[in-house]
Amino acid sequence: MKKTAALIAVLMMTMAAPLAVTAAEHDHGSMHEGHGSQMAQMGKVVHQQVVDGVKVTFRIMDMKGMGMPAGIKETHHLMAEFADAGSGKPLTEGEVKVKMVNPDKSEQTKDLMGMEGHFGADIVMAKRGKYGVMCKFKVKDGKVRSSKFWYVVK
Ligand SMILES: [Cu+2]
Repeated sequence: MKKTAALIAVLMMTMAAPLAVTAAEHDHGSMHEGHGSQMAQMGKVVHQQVVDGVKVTFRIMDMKGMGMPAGIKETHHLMAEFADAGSGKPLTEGEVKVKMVNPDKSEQTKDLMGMEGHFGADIVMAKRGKYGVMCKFKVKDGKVRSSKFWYVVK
């Protein structure tokens, strides 16, 4: 019986190994781990638009209740996904910057990092009110495009 248990343990370790590698690869310095496509699905779509042949989709995810460590001031995860508007093919390379105007008119700027199929950053939306999000992005063709939207925290 002991032998069987040991074998199962080895099997489980073998199975767990690729998952561990995946998690490490996608650890982009953000506090939430295992961040991937299913997490992207959790964020709600807050803005979608076609800018000069590129379709951009923004999602915002409230990280409340996700077990964020104390002392982390970021409250939300902002995600941007790009695709060729004609072919629908995802555009996963590029540079993405966001400037946000907070309800009290102060600003925060963020570089969105490339993560599994989207670009993302943790942002602070601690106060209620209207946030203006302005995004400048440069995808494969090297052209700088921009998109903006409002997001209201109730
Ligand atoms: Cu992300």
